[in-house]
Amino acid sequence: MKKVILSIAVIVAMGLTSCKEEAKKTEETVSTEVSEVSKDIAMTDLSFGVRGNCGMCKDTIEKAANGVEGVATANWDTDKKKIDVSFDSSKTDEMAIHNAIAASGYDTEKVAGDEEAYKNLPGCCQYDHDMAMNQSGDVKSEDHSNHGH
Ligand SMILES: [Cu+2]
Repeated sequence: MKKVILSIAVIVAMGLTSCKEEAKKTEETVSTEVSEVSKDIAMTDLSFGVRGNCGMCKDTIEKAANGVEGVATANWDTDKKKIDVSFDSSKTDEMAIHNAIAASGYDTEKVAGDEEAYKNLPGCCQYDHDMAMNQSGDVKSEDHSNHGH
């Protein structure tokens, strides 16, 4: 009887060990995945039009957007006149980002750039206020699915 219990205990112990190892491995994989997923869930991705000319504009615009608390990434496309931002919606919102960019002198889709700041921009950066913004590389006139209207 003692032997049987012992061997059962050994089997259980072995089973536990291998399970533990497997569980550990799975846990590691899962935890990486979870942290990535939760990052995705917490972050709101947004893109909107912002006028500007060159690489210096890009720096200014992105710096302004990144200066908003809760903004994780900001990437302004020089050709498309469009910014992609990723932000934590529990810390900030779309308008705060528009306002920050506008304060740096740049027009966004929703907020006109601050005039004083615009005047202080380097000459090459004083973009045309009539410039088309949010230009898509490939024009899909019917694709409004991401715009919420
Ligand atoms: Cu510029």
